[in-house]
Amino acid sequence: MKLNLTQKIIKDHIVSGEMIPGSGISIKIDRTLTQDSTGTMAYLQYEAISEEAVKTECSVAYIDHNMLQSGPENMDDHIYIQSIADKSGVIFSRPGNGICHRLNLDRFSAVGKTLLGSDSHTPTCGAVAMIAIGAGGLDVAAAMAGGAYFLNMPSVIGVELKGSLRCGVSAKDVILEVLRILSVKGGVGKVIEYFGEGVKNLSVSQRATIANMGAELGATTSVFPADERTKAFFIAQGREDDFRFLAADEGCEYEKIITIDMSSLEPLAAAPHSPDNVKKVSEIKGVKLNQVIIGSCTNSSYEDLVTVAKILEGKTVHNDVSFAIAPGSKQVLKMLADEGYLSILIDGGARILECGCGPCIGMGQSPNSKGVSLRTFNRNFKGRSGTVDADVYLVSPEVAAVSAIEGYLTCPMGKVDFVVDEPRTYPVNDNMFIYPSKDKNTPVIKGPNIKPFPKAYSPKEELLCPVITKLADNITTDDIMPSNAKLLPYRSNIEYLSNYCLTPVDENFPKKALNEENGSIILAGENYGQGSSREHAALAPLYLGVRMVLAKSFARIHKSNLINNGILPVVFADCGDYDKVGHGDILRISDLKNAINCEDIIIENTTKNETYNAKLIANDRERVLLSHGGLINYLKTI
Ligand code: MIC
Ligand code: SF4
Repeated sequence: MKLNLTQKIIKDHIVSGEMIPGSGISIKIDRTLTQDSTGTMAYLQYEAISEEAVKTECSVAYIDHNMLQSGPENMDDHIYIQSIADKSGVIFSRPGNGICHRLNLDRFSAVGKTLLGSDSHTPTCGAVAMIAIGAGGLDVAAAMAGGAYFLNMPSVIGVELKGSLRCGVSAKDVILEVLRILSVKGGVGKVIEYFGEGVKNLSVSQRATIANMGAELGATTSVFPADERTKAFFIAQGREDDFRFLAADEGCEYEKIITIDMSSLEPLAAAPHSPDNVKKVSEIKGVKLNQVIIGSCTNSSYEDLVTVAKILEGKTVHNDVSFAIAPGSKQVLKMLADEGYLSILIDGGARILECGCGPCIGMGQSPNSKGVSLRTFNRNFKGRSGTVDADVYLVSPEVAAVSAIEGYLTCPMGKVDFVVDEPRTYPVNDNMFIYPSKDKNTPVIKGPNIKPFPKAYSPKEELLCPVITKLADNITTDDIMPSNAKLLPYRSNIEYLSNYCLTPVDENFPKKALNEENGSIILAGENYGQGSSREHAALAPLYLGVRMVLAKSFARIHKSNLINNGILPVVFADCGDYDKVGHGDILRISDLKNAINCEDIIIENTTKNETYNAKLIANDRERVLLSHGGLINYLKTI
């Protein structure tokens, strides 16, 4: 049988199940990554399930998110992660080294391998033919302990790339075009596999931009073949041994094929407040800007930043624009410095930030009130920048740089007449990675802000609780568990964080939840939990007593996080029933233990005397987890 690339890599790693789209499978995980904002939880969970060194061939713990140290919390977390990494056989990437996805691609990727990461943009490594999947911290902890990763076999959408990008058009425009076509929920349960003669016209960093932002489609992952350009990248990084040619079989099948002629693309922007609100820059040009920021795991490569420097050369950013740059890694920053581009950026008025996520996760650089910010990032959800009423547009480095000079949103066509080549060699210096001693006696150092995580409930005889909030479609994990410079330091303290749970969309949610002694229900629309992999979006509701989320549909990672933490993800059989359920209605599922094992369940609305047909969205293994009250409780029984 002819296999596409996704099927090939999964076939090489399958532990259980069959490669039938939608059916439950498990795969062996070769490599893992964690970052600091999800990492503390992941390692606390790792400690709860294993005392041994990790069983993967390579696991790396990055510090890149919680970098502002305005109190002891973040550095306490860094020290905890460093100590547990040392003991558990995990490579530690020190703060300042760079963003996890950029570094993992550059230094720890390997063609044909699987990678599981506690961050939704883990698919970045799909740029070099890896099956790289974002997951909750607990799933990553289980993989580090040697467990397989359980998922539903995705179906595979083929994206055929033709032609090549014109000057001024960038890889960001390719993924924005895919988002325009498929939307933020178009990738749920799917892998986006790129192929076609246009692939060779994209560098590995450009492929990484596209694979990275596939997360915004809700996709399980995105993947590119490994070809001559991939080989050149591995040689340039001094890691040829991690390369081999790998591509789909000629004549393989895809669920559907989308064709994109890159030669006909033009610069695009995701307008506020969703990555799929895509417009042509030429059509919305002229928006007055307060801020422009270059960086994030999507667009902080050497090529991206040199492009910006070349556009800025001899010019100064507009007086009304605050212009900042966060390089993706110390390697990129060093290259900019060595080659003189850093001085061009500094001369042009750039505020140089440290190598890390920075403003992308609201760690500083929040825009002014009602400000307009142009960013090369991947998410522009309302409030994510740290300013609730700001408008954030997502664009390419070309659009960002040209617009920063003009002071308003500007189309770069005709203003950019060069292409920056991928470097032939990178200056490799891995001195900011600390290799672990694996010494069981290494003391694990926990600061006072690191609190135990809440334990999931085992299911009772029946579920009988009120709906305490009714939410719209596309609720993001930033809505459920907001992240910004003030809250990120509490990622190891669920009790504290829970005070902010869902407050961007329902200010009184935490109070209402705490008033319900016997648990509560969240009612939501489509694509509930899109965005980040943060398990905190399940742990905070768990802490507050939420037992079930009843929605029209769920985002993949969040649904798994709910199940891992014993919260029931249930969808209406008929989405029209969503309108019938009101705030305060008391819902019942009788014989809960039995219901967990059935696909179809009946929900009684005891307030309105109605019943609804619903489905528990879980495969066989997930039902077992739910009947034990979540993954950790289950692991204790085996
Ligand atoms: C994000 O981009 O939202 C984050 C912050 O990187 C998250 C992880 C987190 O919430 O800590 C993600 O994408 O998974
Ligand atoms: Fe960091 Fe932003 Fe990438 Fe998330 S999306 S990993 S916050 S740079």
